[in-house]
Amino acid sequence: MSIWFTEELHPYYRKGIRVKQILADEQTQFQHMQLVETEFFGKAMILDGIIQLTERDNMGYHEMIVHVPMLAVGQPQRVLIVGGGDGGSLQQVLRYPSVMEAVVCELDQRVVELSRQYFSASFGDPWADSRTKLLARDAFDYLEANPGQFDVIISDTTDPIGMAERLFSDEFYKLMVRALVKGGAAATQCEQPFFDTELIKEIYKSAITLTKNPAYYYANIPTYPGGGIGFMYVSDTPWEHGLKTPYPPGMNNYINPEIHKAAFALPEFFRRELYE
Ligand code: SPD
Repeated sequence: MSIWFTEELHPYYRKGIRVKQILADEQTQFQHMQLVETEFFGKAMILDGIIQLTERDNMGYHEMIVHVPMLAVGQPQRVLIVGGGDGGSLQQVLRYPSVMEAVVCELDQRVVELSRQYFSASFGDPWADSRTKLLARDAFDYLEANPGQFDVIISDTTDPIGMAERLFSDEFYKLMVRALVKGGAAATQCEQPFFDTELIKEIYKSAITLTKNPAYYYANIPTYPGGGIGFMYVSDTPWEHGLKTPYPPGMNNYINPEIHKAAFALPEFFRRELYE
């Protein structure tokens, strides 16, 4: 017997995936967490009713949110991941031999524990790497206390609802840019051009006030609303610098030089909204 899981992030749009088995279903201190075995996408993590990742299509998200800023910087040594308790971004960050420390600020430790249990086939165990420093701490406080510390910051968050809403604010972007070293780069989960145009415009306004070369880019992830999600690249260093940097050891499953470049090409209605 199978059941349909239906997600309704937006009141005017629904999508569904067929679920074979519920692996875990619990209310953590912060959110409702479900892990399910799906018919096509492998295991999936659902937080507060919203799909966060599946084994089959998470690579577009994690490789793009991580490698675009990492490659632009060149030899990143200190990296901060805001959120990211599933370990997918951390796994990609640790591919870089130049990385000496990867700090993960994840408030909900159950996300880390259950991901370790259920996603080791996809992500290995990046938490066991001696360069990883896991903090169960509010990212705002941490950023405030650590100016000028990080070569790269990845904001790998849920959608701007409830406790994550602040992570899409001008105040957060100010603290994030302040926590970067000179020439450092950040990439943030930055939603969907069709559904979130106004939010993305607000975020771009913050980013262009704070840095010289921000840009929006996009990746295909079939289990997200609209079939994909975008990211805000935030830096004085142009993202194009990354096109000349060799990839770190290990296999890419989504990014390649053509995808890297093409991800910054935007549909005309959205390019006009954002950049004119
Ligand atoms: N609408 C879904 C957005 C999910 C973004 N978070 C993904 C976390 C993966 N590490």
